[in-house]
Amino acid sequence: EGNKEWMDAEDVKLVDALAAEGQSHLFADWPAAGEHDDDKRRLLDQLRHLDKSYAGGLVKYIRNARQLLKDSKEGVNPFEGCTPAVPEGEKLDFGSQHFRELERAGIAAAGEAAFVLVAGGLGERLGYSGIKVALPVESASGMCFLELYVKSILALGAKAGRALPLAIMTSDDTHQRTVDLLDKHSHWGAAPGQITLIKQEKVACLADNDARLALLPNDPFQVQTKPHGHGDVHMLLHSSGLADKWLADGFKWVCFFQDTNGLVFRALPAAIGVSVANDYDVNSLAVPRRAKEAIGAITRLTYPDGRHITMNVEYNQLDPLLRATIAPEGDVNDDTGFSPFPGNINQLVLKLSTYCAELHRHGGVIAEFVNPKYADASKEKFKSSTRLECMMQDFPKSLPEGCRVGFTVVNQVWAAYSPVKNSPADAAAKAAGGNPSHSATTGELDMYLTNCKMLQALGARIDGPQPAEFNGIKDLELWPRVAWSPLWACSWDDVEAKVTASKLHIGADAALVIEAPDAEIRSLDLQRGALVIKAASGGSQEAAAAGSNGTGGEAAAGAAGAAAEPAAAAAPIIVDGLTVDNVGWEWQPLDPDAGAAEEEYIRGFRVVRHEQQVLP
Ligand code: UGB
Repeated sequence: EGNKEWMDAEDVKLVDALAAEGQSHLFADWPAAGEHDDDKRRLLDQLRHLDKSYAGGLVKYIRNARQLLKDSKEGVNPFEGCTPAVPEGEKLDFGSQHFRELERAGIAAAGEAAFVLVAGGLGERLGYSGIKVALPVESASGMCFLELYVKSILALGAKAGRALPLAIMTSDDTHQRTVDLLDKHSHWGAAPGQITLIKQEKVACLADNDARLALLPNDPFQVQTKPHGHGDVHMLLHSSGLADKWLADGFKWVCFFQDTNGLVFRALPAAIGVSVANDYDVNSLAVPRRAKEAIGAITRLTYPDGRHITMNVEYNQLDPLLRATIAPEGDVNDDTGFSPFPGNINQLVLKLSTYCAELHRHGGVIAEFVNPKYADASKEKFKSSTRLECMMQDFPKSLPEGCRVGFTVVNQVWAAYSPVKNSPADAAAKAAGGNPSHSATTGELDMYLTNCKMLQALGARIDGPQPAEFNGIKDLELWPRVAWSPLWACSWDDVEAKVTASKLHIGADAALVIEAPDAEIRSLDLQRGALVIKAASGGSQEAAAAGSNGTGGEAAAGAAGAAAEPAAAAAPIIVDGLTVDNVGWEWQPLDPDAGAAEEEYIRGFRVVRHEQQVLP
C-alpha cells in the first residue's frame, strides 16, 4: 500500500511488467510504505540489474524459462526425430608434415584473429580456492595459465606485427582477482587496451514450473541467483560491442578457449589453418574421446526436415540418443579403443563475419536449457530452485543452413588437451576407471611430455620417462621437466629454428626452463640437474613471483635469488658446447600428513630445488 508512490517511473514499469508475468509474489508480502523501504529498494535495484543484464530483459527470461520448464516437464526430447552420425572432419597427427603446414598457415592467419578466454568458473570441482588462471601450468617454470595465454597471444602478435585482442570473461567470483593478477604483472607486457574484461552476471532462480522467481529463504527482499553458464560469452561479446569492433578493425577469426588447458596453443594455430583451408564458419577443436567419458561429443545430426547440423552433444545425452536411434549398444568404443565421436574440448575457431551476423540476429542468447531436480515423478515440485543455463559450444545450434561447420581432431590427446578440473580424489577415481584424470598432476606432466616429444621428434636424445605415482594416480610418466615460454617458441618451426636437436641430450631426471625469447641451443648435454635460461629482464622477476605463489617453496627462493643477480647485456643467449651436471630439482611425492600449499596438494608433489645452473 502506498509503495508505488515512492518508486520512480522505471521501477513502476518493471513491477507492472513482472506482475503481468505472474511474479506478484515478489511484492505480495511487502509492508506498507515507510516500513522496510531500504529493503524494498534493494530488491528493486536487483530486479533492475537482472533486467538489464539479460538480452531482452527479465520478462523475456521468464517467458523463455516457462517454455523450457514446460518442455522439461513433458519430457520433450531436444533431439526428437534426429539421426546422429559420426561427422567428417580433419584428423591430424601432432607434428606431422601436414600438421606443421597447417600450423604455419594458421600462424599467418592468427595475425587476423581475436581471442576469448572464458574464466568465470571457480575451481570448486578442483578443490582450489583461488582463480584457476592463477594456478601454475607446471612447477618447473612456475608460469601461471593466464601468463601462458597472454604470452602466447603476444608471440602470435609479434609474428604479425600487430597487437591481437584478448577478451576475458569473468564473473563476480573471479573478476577482481583476475584484474589484480593482470595488474600485478603489468599485463605481461600486453599493450594498453589489448586485454578487455567482460563480466558475466548471474541469472534469477526459478521456484516452480510457472517460472516464478525464487526469493532467498532468509531474505524476502533478494532474488536467488546462479550462474548462467559459459554461453554468456556470446551475449557479452555482442552487448559490449567487442565483436563488432574487431570486425571493423579488420580481424577475421575469433578463437575461444577455457581456463586451464596449458596445451591450447599447441593445437589452436593448426586449427586456424584448418578453418582457413576449409573456409569454415565454425571449427571445434576435438580429441579422441573414450566412450562415456564426461566430455561432450561432436556429432552430426540430421533433423526430420532434412536439415544437418554438426554440434556438441553432451555426454549424458549422447548415449540415450544413440540407443534410441542407430546403435542399441549406446556410446561404446570402436576397435581403435575410442568412441567414434570426437570429444569436444571447447576450443572454437569462428569466422568473425559469420559470428557478428549471428549476434545481430539473436543477440547472442543461444540454446538455453533447464535442468530442474524434481521432488518426485509428478514433476510438479523442485527439490531446490533451478535456472536457465547455456553453453558456449552450442553456438552452431542456431546457425542458418549453408554455414560450414567442421572440426579438427588432434589424434594425440596429450598434445592438445589436459585440463585441470578434478580434485585429487575424483582424479584418482577417474584414472582407476581408465579415464583421463584431468587433474593438476596430469596437467603438469602432459606439458613436459609434449615438450619432450617435440624435441625428440626433431631429433634430440631425451631419456625417460620415469614411472611415477602422485595423489594415488598410478602409471604416470614423468618426462624430463622441460618448459619454455611461448615468447621463445610458439610453433614447431620456432623450436626447430632455435634448437639444434641432433646436439641436444636431456637426462631422465633433468629440468630445462627456457625464458629468454632469443635463446638458441646449438649444443647441450643436460646430463643431470637443472638449467634455467633466463630472460635478460622481466622474465627473472616473474620467476621470482612464480616462486612466491607456493609452488616453489624454499627452493623458489633459490631461483629468485639467482634472478636477483644483475642481468647480462641483451645479447642473445647461445648455448654451445655446454654440459650440465648438478643436483637439480626433485619432484617429491607429498607426505599426506605434512602440510602443503593448495597448488602442491592438488598435484600430489612438491618441487625441491636443490641446485641449478642459471644462464646468463
Ligand atoms: N565458465 C565460465 O566462464 N562461466 C560459467 O558460468 C561456467 C564456466 P567447466 P563444463 O572440457 O571437459 C565443458 O565447468 O562446462 C568457464 C563442456 O561443456 O570446466 O563442465 C570456466 O571458467 C564440455 O562439453 O566445464 O564442461 C571454464 O573455463 C567439455 O568440453 C569453462 O567455462 C568440458 O568442458 C568450462 O567450464 C571439458
